[in-house]
Amino acid sequence: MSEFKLTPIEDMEAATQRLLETGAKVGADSWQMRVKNQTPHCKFGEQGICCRICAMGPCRITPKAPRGICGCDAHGIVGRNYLKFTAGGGATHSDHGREICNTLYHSEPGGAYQVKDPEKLKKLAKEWGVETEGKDIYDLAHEMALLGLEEYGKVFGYQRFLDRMPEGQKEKLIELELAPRAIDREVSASLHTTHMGCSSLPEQLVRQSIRMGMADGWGGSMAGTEFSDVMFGTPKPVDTEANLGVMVAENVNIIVHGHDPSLSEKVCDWAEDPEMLALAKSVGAKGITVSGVCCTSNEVAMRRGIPMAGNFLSQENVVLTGACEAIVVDVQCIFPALGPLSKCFHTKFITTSPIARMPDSEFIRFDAGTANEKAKQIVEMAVMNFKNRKPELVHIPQLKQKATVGYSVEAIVKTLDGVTNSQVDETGTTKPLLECITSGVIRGAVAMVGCNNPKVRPDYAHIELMKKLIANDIIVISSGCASQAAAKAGLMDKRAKDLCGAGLKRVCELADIPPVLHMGSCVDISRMMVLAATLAKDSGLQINQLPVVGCAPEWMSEKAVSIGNYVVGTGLDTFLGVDPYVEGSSEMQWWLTEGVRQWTGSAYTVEKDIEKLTDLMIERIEEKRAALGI
Ligand code: MSK
Repeated sequence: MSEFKLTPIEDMEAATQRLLETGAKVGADSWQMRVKNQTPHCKFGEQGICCRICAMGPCRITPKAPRGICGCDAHGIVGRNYLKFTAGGGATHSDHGREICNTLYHSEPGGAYQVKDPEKLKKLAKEWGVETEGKDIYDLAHEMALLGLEEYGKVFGYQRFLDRMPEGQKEKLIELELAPRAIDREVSASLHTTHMGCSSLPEQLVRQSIRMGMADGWGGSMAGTEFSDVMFGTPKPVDTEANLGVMVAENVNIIVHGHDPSLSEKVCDWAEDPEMLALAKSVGAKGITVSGVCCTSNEVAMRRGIPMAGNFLSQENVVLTGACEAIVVDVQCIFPALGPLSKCFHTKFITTSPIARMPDSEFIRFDAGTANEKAKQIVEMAVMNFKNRKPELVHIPQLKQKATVGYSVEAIVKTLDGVTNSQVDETGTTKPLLECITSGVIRGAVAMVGCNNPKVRPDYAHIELMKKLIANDIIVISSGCASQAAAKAGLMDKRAKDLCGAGLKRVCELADIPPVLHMGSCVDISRMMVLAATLAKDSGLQINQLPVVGCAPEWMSEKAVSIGNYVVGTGLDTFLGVDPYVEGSSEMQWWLTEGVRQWTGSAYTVEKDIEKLTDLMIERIEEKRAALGI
């Protein structure tokens, strides 16, 4: 086996620099240039104290003008902005989940979408009290899809998945008015709460923010994850590669970007089709390489081993290689900049969803009914574009690392079963993992999630935090763009075990796992909630007693705030490296970092110094251990 070495962040930055030189030659804009143009940022916006929710303003809070025209103070304004931000994120994730339910509803034998994991479907049906005996699997799929869709507008009651929580937690959440009702209701209630003349009390704005987040994490996102597994398969460990070096100069390169696996799965299917491969050869290419960016990358990597070209702030880099025939996107986290950028090269920028339409793109509307023909059209278009490549602009940085990805809860339970001699019942338990934690072999776990943000040196925080955590025997589970950061650096290579403390290294060796476990995309943070709930149930503890915390050091999107709220709402302390625009209100800061703890036993910590952030997480994990006497 070749010698293992992490890819230093400096090498990644040098590669980006080289790509930007190509960009400069063709007059391309870049996010690095736009950051300069936008700096310094508006202080009112940064602190969350600008209000434009009615037409009397906009109002800005200053020492001279401590209240808006309606009389709302900084705390109310910051709180309303925070809740609106959360509602944007919760709505987005949940709409993704709704689309997945809708696609499942249209699944059929031999059709574009099929049930690939019938066992998971039956397990979910059992969980929701749906009869499975003697039922055709597609009838069951449609029935479950419909029930999933009904969670969005249910008239009474709470999200079904809350029943996965340890005993008593759902009831406590109901009592505290933190339990999510219908998903759409929580979005509406949030926007109602923030309307002019409604809530301006930080306590209530934080309460509804948590409830909104919970509707995402234990509602829309969880449905998105579970029903994606039913249709596309529950992830299990699979080998892949990461970083721009996965693109192949001799091949047609198609980049899939966005979130919904319904599009990327079909593009991958067609890229493997003999007819398309023959077409690629006929235009002078050796083959077709599909690689991913952002969460779509996670989706297809964990189910099919499709390589990961990069994460959020790498999306322009894939075009700057000059070797990208098409960047195909669906929804969320797509830079509108890709339109003008692709015009500087031969790249086709293909948008596919009415939710995310952008200038300078070619729109090919994609839906369940026409998925196969549209995916074929997209792949064909990319292949035919190969001959338009400008060879003098082609430069693919030769950086890549091996990674093993696809650690769903089911895969973790199965894999870690080999670590100890515990007896595992037929449905599987997390007892082996718990034994590693209680014995101190592993000190705890950090769920590392989230995006890149130019406010933080891209990928640096993710990578440095992960390195320090694993060296301290803390296992990292990761999803979203944090995952590609880890994979690009090499932290998802099993050989990264040598960077761990003695305890975690032994677990990695025995279970044959990398120290950073890839759990999927941003909707898959719901998997982490299920894992935490299962750990709590298997140990007889509450979730907030576990030595487990969440962390998003480089987050940027509304979805990330919604996620943070459901991670805290679930009972896990959450550590952020970027402030969620609440610096302008001491009361909002208090509610988020302390007040909420009285409800859920967990709270936020915001710390921009990455070294300190790691130390605070380790400290919190050790505090939890001490409280348990382990
Ligand atoms: S894609 S939300 S940049 S993780 Fe899910 Fe990445 Fe953050 Fe988008």
